[in-house]
Amino acid sequence: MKLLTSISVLLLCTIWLFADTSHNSTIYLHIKVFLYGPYNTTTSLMNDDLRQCGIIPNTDPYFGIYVAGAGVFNTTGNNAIVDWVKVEIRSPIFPHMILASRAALLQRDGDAVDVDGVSSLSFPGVPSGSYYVAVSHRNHLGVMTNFAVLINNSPSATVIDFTTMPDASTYGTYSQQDMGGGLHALWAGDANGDGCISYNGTTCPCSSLNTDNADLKAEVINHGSTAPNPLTYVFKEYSSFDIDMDGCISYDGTAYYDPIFGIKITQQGNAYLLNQIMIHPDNSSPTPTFVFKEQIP
Ligand SMILES: [Ca+2]
Ligand SMILES: [Ca+2]
Ligand SMILES: [Ca+2]
Repeated sequence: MKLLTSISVLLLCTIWLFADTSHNSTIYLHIKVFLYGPYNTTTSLMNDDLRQCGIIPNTDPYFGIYVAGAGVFNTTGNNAIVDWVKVEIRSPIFPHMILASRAALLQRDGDAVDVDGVSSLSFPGVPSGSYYVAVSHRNHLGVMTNFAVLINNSPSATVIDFTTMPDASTYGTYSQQDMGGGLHALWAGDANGDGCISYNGTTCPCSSLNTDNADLKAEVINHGSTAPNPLTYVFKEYSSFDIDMDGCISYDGTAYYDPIFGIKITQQGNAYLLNQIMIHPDNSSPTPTFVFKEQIP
């Protein structure tokens, strides 16, 4: 064990040594990524229903340490905040090895920005060099570059645009949902956050959790003081079970009454999940037992 730890430290030092050409140890990234759940094909932007409902948490849901700046959630338009995402800088030699990670805010037009809602992402302590870069989200499957990308330490920031990145440029196969017109988005539907999207299929190979469908159904039945609820029950919450991120959690229900926004018509999570399974390119003779996994090592 001690030997293994020593080897790991040695490898890590070697990576830094090869990467550090400038001794100015902060890299800057301008990442663009779409989430399929809230993506709106009419506006070509993501919907910001969670922000409009006032339910995006001020503190990030991944690390619990990044805090959104004052007034950040008041911005409207293309740069309004959709949700939090997670960004990882990974070793150019061992892409499963995370060297640095942080939370970021995601704007409607796909820009992943710092907690002030506008600035590019900085990674203090990471020297200029080539790295794999991965982005993930609470209930979408994450994506990673297929190559180590040269990232400089200029505050003008290196651009990595996953929205226009062809499948061959991302790690694995069908790592993102193809929206047509050369645009891609993270696959929506990992409601239980186990790294797979499943409906009736056996659970994720690396997970002991139920299918996303079974967990969503249980969440709706067991939610709140009115439990057990009918499958048509709909409630509002910041939750990974809100697959399309409109603020409403539904299994078979369609309408939710909000005292502020009135009646909201929402998509049925059950049908939405099934559709995600049936349209996956690897599910060629579509069956609801198909399961697909996040393409990040
Ligand atoms: Ca923007
Ligand atoms: Ca899952
Ligand atoms: Ca929803």
